[in-house]
Amino acid sequence: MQSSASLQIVADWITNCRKIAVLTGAGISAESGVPTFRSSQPRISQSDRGEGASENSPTPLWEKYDPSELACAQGFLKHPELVWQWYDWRRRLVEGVEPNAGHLALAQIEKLIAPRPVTIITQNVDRLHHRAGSQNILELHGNIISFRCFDHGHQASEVPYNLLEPPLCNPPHCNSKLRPNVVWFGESLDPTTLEASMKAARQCDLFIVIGTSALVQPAISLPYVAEGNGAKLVEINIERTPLSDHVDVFLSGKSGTVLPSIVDLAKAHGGAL
Ligand code: BV8
Repeated sequence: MQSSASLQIVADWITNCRKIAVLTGAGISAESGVPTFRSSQPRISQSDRGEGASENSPTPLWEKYDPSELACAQGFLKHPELVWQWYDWRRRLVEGVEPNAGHLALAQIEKLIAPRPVTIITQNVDRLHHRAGSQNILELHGNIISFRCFDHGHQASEVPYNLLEPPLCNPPHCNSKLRPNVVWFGESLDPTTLEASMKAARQCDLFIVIGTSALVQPAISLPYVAEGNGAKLVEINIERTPLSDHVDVFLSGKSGTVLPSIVDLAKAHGGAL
């Protein structure tokens, strides 16, 4: 568990800073029951497999693939049914879970230091920061609850669950297969979202990195942009990452435990909530 001294230092930085930017990864949603990318896909229960699956139905095919093989255009073109079913399973899973104490603590910090801004820059596609009440969120890699067509990007709504293959972009549009509104490996990020993230990193004086293995670009260049502009860097993770040697304070522990402790200390610091 983390020394209270380091927690106090970070709590003081939060209550005295001008602008905060936060980069989150799959680790912050792990305590809600959302599998991380690096942790092998857990054995999923019967209910997760949707109606059609029976007790002895085979292990879902996607468990045999490295997520980055499925989270890319080539994967979708090669295995449209498999990739569609993987995202359908993930969509049903994230809509069946709740934000955890880590997500809620970040929403509290936003209220605590208002009107000073807290910008949440997330790699997650699960919308749990939104559901936790955070207001200022940048979804670097999109989200899995909205869809567009593969060929022309026509936005689609009301997409049913449990479909075994990608539905088509409804006429009179173009009949192309629908895909989730996520950024796949090999695809460029939305330029507006990326520029807003870079701006938040350049302008903040405190940058907090939570629950990411710090391997995916360009997301992981953001803390270095902040560091280059004089911001203090804090990392929260259950294990060290390639970024850990660069941060001012490394807080070892689960974000669902460490973040609420920091909020309590910041509140005790007499910050009005
Ligand atoms: C691009 C959406 C232009 C889809 C995702 C430069 C060098 C090398 C490679 C590249 C490069 N530039 C580009 C690349 C290629 C690639 C890349 O970075 N590859 C990596 C793997 C080397 N980047 C791209 O393709 C990007 N596009 O750059 O376009 C271009 C294109 C080609 C070539 C040049 C330029 C697009 C990247 C976005 C891909 N889409 N997601 C979907 O979700 O299905 S990425 C996806 O994986 C996530 O969004 C996230 O970003 C990443 C997973 O990482 P994490 O979130 O960190 O999760 P992970 O499981 O790895 O780690 C969890 C961590 O939490 C661990 O550290 C664990 O210890 C910790 N933890 C666990 N529990 C807790 C905890 N911590 C605290 N509390 C807990 N309870």
